[in-house]
Amino acid sequence: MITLALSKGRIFDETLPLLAAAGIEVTEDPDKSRKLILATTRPDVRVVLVRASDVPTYVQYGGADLGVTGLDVLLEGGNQGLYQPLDLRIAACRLSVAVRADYDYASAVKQGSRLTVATKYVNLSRNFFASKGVHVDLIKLYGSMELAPLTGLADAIVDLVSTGNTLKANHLVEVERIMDISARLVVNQAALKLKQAPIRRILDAFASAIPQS
Ligand code: PRT
Ligand code: MG
Repeated sequence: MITLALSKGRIFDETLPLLAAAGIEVTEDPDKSRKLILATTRPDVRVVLVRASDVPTYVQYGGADLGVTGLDVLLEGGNQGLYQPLDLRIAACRLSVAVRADYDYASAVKQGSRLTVATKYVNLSRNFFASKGVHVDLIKLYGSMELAPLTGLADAIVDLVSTGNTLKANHLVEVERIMDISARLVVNQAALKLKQAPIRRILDAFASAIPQS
């Protein structure tokens, strides 16, 4: 049995075409059932649904053989020991700094002010601002980062941006792009050895179906 860990939402949705290329179809709709283990048209392949931030943990400890997870999750969580054979180029976005439209970020940075930054990505933010020599106080949030500059909780946020619509709707502007993000395939090292042939077949099919841009 091959177990693939996915999170509901964009990772699940955007992995489906890659699975199709491998001849694998998920036979249950995660939005219509409460099941956490989904069967596929291949009797030897199943999908488990976990929180996005738990995908690397499942794969690292063998709860799943393979997983699809954002580079943001991998870098923030320090799971770089995992075998990451493929950039799937799905769920693409960028990690950026954003502020209120009326906040002069450039001057604050130039004057060496101490910025308060709210984010879910405290490790990535700490490294980024340290590399720029900008002093920051970091506030860890678990969601709705956009609210922080609007309520006076923080001067800036570090968050993922794709269309930019969420920032725009909250009168925030992107002032710095930290890095490009996309989803990666991660593989359990032991599974790669023990189930080499079936895992290789999936890797090759995924590789041939990665969207080009
Ligand atoms: O939502 P939940 O708390 O359950 O978990 P999660 O946020 O970890 O999962 P999910 O499914 O939202 O995101 C999974 C992965 O998708 C992330 O780890 C990223 O690698 C990737 N991804 C790609 C994104 C986005 N694009 C994205 N736009 N993840 C989140 N967003 C959010 C962003 O945080 C912001 O709130 O969408 C909003 C901005 O979108 P735009 O289009 O308005 O710019
Ligand atoms: Mg989300």
